[in-house]
Amino acid sequence: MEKLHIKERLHLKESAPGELSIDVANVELMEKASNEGISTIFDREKQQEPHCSYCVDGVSCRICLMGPCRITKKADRGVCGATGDTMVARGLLRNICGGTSSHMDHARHAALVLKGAAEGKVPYAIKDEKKLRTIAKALGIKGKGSKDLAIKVAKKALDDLGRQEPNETMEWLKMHAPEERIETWRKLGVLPVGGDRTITESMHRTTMGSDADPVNLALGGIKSALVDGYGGLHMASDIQDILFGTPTPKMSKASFGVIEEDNVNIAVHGHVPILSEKIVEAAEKLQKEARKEGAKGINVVGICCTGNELLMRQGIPIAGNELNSELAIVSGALEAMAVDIQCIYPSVTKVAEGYHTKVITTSPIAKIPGAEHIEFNETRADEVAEEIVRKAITNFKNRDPDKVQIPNLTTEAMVGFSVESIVDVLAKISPEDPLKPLVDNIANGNIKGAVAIVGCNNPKVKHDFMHVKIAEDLIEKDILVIATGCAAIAHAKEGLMSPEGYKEAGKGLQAVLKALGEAAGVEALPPVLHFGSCVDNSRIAVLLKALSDKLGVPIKDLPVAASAPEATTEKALSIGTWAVSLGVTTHVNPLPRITGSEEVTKLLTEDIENLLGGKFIGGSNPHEVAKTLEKHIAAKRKKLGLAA
Ligand code: BF8
Repeated sequence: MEKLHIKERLHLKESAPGELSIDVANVELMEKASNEGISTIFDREKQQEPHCSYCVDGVSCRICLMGPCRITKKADRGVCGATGDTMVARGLLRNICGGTSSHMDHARHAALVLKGAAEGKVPYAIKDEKKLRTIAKALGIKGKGSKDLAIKVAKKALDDLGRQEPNETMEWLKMHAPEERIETWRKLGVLPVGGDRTITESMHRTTMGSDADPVNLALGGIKSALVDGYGGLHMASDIQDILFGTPTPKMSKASFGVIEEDNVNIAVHGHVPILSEKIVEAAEKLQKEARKEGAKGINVVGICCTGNELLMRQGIPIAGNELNSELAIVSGALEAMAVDIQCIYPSVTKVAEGYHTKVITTSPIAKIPGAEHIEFNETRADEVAEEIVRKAITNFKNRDPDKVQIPNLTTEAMVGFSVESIVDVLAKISPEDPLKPLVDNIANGNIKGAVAIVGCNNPKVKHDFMHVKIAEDLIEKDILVIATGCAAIAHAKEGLMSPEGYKEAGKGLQAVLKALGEAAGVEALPPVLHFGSCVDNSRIAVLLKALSDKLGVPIKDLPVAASAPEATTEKALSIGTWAVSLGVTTHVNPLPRITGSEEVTKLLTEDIENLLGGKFIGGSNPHEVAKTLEKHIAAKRKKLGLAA
């Protein structure tokens, strides 16, 4: 397969015909879809325009049956008497609950599998004993041997999610949050006792005739977002590392070119590696069966966050992010798309009607009309995975060669940057004090600061454009970029995660990436570090806490920021609120549905900074957003007495 140098990709990108995507492979398949009469998300978004302005501004309400209501010139309150401010705050809190419940359910699944594995009831192993011991110790758990420890860690996690009383707050929060933050949240009265209780309470308070105070509702949003951060993101990452291993740096590939014409191709899409890890194992085991069907073998490729999980731990190549997902089917070369939960457009089965691809759903809470459903049950994990892989193998003969068009593009990406693996690299430079080289380079200005670019694709925004342009501008200014989720996949596709990508950085950052690369045995580290899936935003918080502890400076004063520049899901809002709660100023585009309330908009974009040290910012021009983030970092540096 032809490999294109990053500069050629950038050149192609500038001259790409696509108005809707900067990903040239995506544009190629959009054109194919259009020629073959296949409608995709890019078409459907246009069909929905113009969007209802009341809904966009958040001043509409469909919670009770007296409505739906909206705030207009002639009606400044809904039928129940709710103001626009109440509607906006209530709607946002419900969004945060939606996002938090997704991550919490994900973490619960992982905890149950860990418990089952340790009890010998499910076919999973504890791959990372060191991580198990680290987490057990941090939770104050003692035990006899790894199985006993694992059961106790899993039970502690499940207790955190289900607790009603009497703890002041969640054990996972106490394990990972800085003391300074816990004190701040305690004063605000937002420490969550338990996960399920908090989300039930939040849904309750947003029902008709309950909480009508916008500020109180916003505090409910912070409390729920803390559950997301600790009972969702951290818990899921910790337990998945124990089960599947903590990621280490490795080379892999990104973009549609990872789909291989000679092979049975299986795309795994969704979020939880509990199924997709087993599909990788089953594919390895059943290679021979694929050869009997005339294929060269079996090729598993990832999409979205379960793809990120496999990429980080196994180096399984990634075909694309959210806005690539339907078009992977349009390549005509996918025998199966196996999905679990979250971010799977229900239209994938409609798109698959035009091709031979089998869409296979596996979760009892995420079925899609038109899909084949093979229910995943961890006690039968190996059988289910093998059944899915065999379905793909037998479907190979149904592929129509005339419909196959795989864009001839792949990009090299260095992935797998857990905090543990970064510390290992740093320890090669400074064994006694691994964080010292990082801190020294921040202090001397080689690294001005760091920005986490995270989150989704949204068809309201040119696909990958904001992710890539903001990152390019920041690295040029010596600001390190860390990425997760669909943002990370965008950066991987565009070459910003290739070791040679360091040449796009400013001189100071280049020098650091080269020094670290040499320590890691490569030319340089990439200027955008792949930190994993969306639950792996927890890894960013681990790094921030480590830096904060090392410098003796609260997170809110560090020269850092975050951006979700193509945000889509409720999860993006719960994660963003958690980031702001940590004191990290966070850019979000498009803005959540708050603009109909001056009070809530002012609270979230200005006043909240006095309470938490971070706030939300908007902006849809990537260069302006990058400048704003750069200024923010310069101001933080100045406050710390560091040169701008
Ligand atoms: O959890 S970045 S579109 S795939 S929500 Fe979904 Fe957004 Fe992608 Fe992953 Ni995250």
